Amino acid sequence: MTRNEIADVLGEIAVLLELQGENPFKVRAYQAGARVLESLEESELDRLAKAGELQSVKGIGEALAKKIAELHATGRLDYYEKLKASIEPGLIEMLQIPGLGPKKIRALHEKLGIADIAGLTAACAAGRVAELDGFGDKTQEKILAGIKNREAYGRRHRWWEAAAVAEPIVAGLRSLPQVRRAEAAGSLRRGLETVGDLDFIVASAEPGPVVAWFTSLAQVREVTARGDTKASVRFEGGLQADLRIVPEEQFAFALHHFTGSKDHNVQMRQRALSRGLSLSEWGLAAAEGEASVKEKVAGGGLPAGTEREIFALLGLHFIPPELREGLGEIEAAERGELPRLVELGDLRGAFHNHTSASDGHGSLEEMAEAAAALGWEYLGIADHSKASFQANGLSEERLLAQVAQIRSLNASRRLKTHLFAGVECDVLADGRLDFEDGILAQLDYVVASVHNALGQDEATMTARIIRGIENPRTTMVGHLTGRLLLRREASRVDVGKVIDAAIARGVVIELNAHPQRLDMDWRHWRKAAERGLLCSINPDAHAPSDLEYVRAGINSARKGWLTRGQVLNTRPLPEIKAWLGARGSGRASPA
Ligand code: DGT
Ligand code: CA
Ligand code: CA
Ligand code: ZN
Repeated sequence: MTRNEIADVLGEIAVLLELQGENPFKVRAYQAGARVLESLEESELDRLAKAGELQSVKGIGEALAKKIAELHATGRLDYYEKLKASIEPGLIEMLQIPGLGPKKIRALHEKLGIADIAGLTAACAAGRVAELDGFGDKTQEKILAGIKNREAYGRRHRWWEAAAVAEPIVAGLRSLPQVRRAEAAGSLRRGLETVGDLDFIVASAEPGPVVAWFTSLAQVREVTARGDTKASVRFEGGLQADLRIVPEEQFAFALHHFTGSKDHNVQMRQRALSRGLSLSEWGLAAAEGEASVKEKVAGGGLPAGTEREIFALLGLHFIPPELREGLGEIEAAERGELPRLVELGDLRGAFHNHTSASDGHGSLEEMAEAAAALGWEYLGIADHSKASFQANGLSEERLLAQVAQIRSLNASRRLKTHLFAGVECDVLADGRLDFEDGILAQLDYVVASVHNALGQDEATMTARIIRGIENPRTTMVGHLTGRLLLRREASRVDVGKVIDAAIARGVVIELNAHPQRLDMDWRHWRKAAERGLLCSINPDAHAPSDLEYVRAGINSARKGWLTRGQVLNTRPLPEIKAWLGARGSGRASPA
């Protein structure tokens, strides 16, 4: 462990001791120890620890010296772990509330019996906290606000919502006269399904007005840090954002660094080192000598105006941000074997879409028009089946009436988009489909989805979905695990076995592009598609404007290394008709 990490542990020990009501001298000894450590050189700490001479430092007694040595050598401390385990976790959690220190928490615990945040919330609501000595109305209000903020600020945010905040800010930054270039970096640029915070990188020779503009945005609730060339803010709704402003010649390096991921960066830096170079957010320079990278870059590093040039300087093809997860992209870029990733403009339609016949908001015509506006050639309609009564699932009669309507709309040639007649058919708890074969045979395709009994054990759920796949009428599997990002965990299912079954039967697995789903997860796609699994990127639209969700699906598809050829709905209409037709007639022998 480093000096600062050890100091943090000592500081935490002091807090925990205080929470326990330990004697103040002991508490102070740990606080002082932490401060002493912070003023020690890292190399000095190394030397003293190895020589067993920590005690010679003023302010470090025998007991403390032993603990520091243990942390330095092993990264762990038995005493600390036991201390932490001896305290109720609810009390430790209360430390995260701004304005609540160990002394106050101890008072709340002793006088009101409060042992966790839920209890504290209730006591504040009942006005009991305000009545305590040393608290009062103001403190009680502050605590309640702190609890609310902690919930809002502690969590991650779905990509879609984060992008909606970020995009106008990037546009606003670019419109400032002082700004030469501006990009959103971080997990947002990598297209990750959830985003911790936003990271904006700006090239400007005059950072002052840029910082001022950023920190005074209408949606800013709090400016948490402000410097000459950077700022951090917290928006309404809890999303946080970092802004960094660099000279133009550093822009590509900063953009690359703050796009990450951390794993990708570490591997890139290692690659640079192995070529005698050192790569950082400031630039790329010769690695020899003791001077810091920053100084070397200032003294004339290797220039790069774009990320493409940075990669080229390291002997690599350009790596798209979505692939920068440290999962083999650098090796592939070295060999020139990066896939040509599927793009938004490659899509020609989508298959999983609802109308107001079930739980959507939009007629067939409205959905078709929205698809035409995106330049799509076709749109698959897949409303819910009867078992999904909560979603106004269609009975046999209503489904067949919709099929007839679709056929006559297509025949009328009034629409620019061809409509395919499908269904999102429930896979019942035992793996049977919700409609008889005679009904399904009248459709163009079937999306088979699980909507109930989501809590089945893994073996049951896996067998259920595989039985759904083995039904010759099944064209594709909808939202495989049923997860709702930041809301509901994925069902327990053996994804590998389901993929095997789908490949064996020539069944497609959907990449549900709904921003709350993005299911099947991108982490499975690369291997699955290499083995022959076909993907369909479907918006699961419940309104015309929802078709745009495919943007989020494209992010995940690209993170899964998917190419156009591996995505069914990039194929033109005649090919899709032929493909569905062949499946329809050849179902008995899928191989
Ligand atoms: P997030 O915000 O949690 O969704 O994920 P990121 O990837 O946006 O992470 P963030 O905002 O903490 O930092 C942005 C990028 O900056 C990150 O992807 C890589 C780079 N970075 C941040 N901290 C470190 C670090 O300690 N080491 C390295 N190598 N890179 C870092
Ligand atoms: Ca971030
Ligand atoms: Ca950040
Ligand atoms: Zn569904």
